Amino acid sequence: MILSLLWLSLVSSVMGGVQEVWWNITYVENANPDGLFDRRVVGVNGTWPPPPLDVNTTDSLVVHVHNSLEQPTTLHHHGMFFNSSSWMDGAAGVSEWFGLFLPLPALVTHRLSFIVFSGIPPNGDFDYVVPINSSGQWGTYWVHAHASGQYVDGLRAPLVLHPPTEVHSYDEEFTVVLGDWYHQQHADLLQQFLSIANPGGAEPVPDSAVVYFAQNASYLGPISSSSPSPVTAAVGFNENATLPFQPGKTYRLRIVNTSAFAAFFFWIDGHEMRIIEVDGTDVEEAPVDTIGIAVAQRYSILVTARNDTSSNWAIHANMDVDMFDTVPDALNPNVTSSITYSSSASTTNLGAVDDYNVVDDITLVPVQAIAAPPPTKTIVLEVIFDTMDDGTNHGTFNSTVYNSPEVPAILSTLSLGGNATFAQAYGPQSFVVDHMDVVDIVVLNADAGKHPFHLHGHKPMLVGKAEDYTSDDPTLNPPLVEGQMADNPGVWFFHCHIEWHLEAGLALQLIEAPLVAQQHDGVPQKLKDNCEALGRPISGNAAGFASTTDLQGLTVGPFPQKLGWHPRGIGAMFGCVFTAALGMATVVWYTLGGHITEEEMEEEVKAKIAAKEKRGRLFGLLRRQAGLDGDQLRAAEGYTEPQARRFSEKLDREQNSNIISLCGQIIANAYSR
Ligand SMILES: [Cu+2]
Repeated sequence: MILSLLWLSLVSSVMGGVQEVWWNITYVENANPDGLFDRRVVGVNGTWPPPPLDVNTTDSLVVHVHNSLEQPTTLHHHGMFFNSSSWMDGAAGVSEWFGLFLPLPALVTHRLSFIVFSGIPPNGDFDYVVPINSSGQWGTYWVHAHASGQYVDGLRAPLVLHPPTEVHSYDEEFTVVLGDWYHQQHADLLQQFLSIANPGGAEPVPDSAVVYFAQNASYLGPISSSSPSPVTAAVGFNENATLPFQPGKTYRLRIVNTSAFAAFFFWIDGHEMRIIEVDGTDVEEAPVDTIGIAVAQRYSILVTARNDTSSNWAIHANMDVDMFDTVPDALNPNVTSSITYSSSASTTNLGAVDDYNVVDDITLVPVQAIAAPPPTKTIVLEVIFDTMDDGTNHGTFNSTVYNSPEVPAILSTLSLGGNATFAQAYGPQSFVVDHMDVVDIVVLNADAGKHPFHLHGHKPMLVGKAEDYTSDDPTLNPPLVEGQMADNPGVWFFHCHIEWHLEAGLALQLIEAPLVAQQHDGVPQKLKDNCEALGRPISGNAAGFASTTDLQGLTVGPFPQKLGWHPRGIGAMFGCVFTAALGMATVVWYTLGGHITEEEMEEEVKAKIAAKEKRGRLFGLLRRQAGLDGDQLRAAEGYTEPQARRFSEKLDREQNSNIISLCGQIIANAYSR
């Protein structure tokens, strides 16, 4: 069976308007795209990176998936509508199930309930039908795992949809894949991230970045003079990758940011760029110095080749280090590859730029302009990150953490009958909208970080953007609306695409036109079988009951800390006072001559240093935060006063919670001795 699958996987056939590919999802050992570290990745058919997909819009795409991993998996074709078939969308927990617990290290107190496993069980199969020929979409997309952070471990590939005629003309095209790159496994990083040792919620910082190129459903190989690592030697990465250019030609570069966390700044020395597509929407040509591209975004640019072939030119992809808590000495956040005119010419690298002059995406003009319809419903979401009552840091909309339901929400929709219109039946962070509602999703970012939000199943209109939503100044805070037609019955995820933030709970599910969705029930039996194979209920409310209110057993929380005196707080205070009294008693004991010998003291100091190094992350965090205040940040980052104030307040809160947590840890340590 495995053999025949492997054989089948070598071919992708095109027949009768259906492009089929066979993806056996496998671990690949010793992949080393950055040339710095061998690691296990998640690949396809025994290779990494997973194959790039190119599909004509006259075809539909069927991806036959076999899961050879030890954990459930899903595929999400990012940006595709899946009109009235949201079960094909691959968002675990929304259209498929996820919800196991990971083994926890001692410092983690929260059950990692959101993170987890979904969809296709180990050794299971599922056919993803992507109805490209009926979705009316074209342009640049990508496919990635939407379960257990598997895309961070490598399960990600570009997907290009070619219409019969393009709006803009060019001679040739390439796809440019950007990604941040971690050397540790995603599961290990996640345990460190959602831990009481990380109450400030510092995200894992990537170890490096990768850039590589594709054309006609194949990746470009490395330049001939390179000596790439054997497992990933078929593909050129970073300085081993190059785009062959010819004078007189104009190229379309489709840039996809497949990162877990980092936004990129992208530019090419010696060449001008014009934006022509953003996230599947053709736009009027707009010249730009630097492409600023957040996680999951896509841009197409036109680049006209030089007439002079005496030099090759550097391509720059710099990660946005402002997003990182620290920039480790070992990290090179700025990677380069090149454009080659002549293999004998040297490469001109103009180096760093003073300022990233990016285009404001709201100024880009779609080729097919659609008037924004008046809204019929408004959902206001405030983005808040905070240390929760279990000591871990989580991302929330309006202070509520998203957890995946026991029953995939689309199966609740299809099985609850008339009760399917009650939002509470789907668990917290579920919003029901009516068919053809025009929904304003107003996102207020109360967090100091940047957040690239993604709505499944739709192409939102970006209809407003404010520098500072707390300001009375209309230039900083113009009227804000984001209109979205509810024309796609089903269940759709809305979440931050920074994988760490999604896993910290910054998500919600939109239950769209549930009664209309019931008329289009086409859930494949295989999806239900897969859920059942994972031991999950396939009908009823979020907890599996035929009720709108009984949600017993559903995972919720953690919750914001409640200020005031609670039994645990009183216990902690008693512990602190007891520890302090013990410390003072020790001082008295010393003065009375109860001291230890010099050798004993040396041993004790050594042990303390070792223990402190072990907790280095926590101490580092405290030091970092103690060293920054709002004014310094404001000066350094050019923030407005209210932004700086919020940032400063956030740091204060985090510092307080760090100290509380440190105190708690000292008490816990004291108890455990
Ligand atoms: Cu985010």
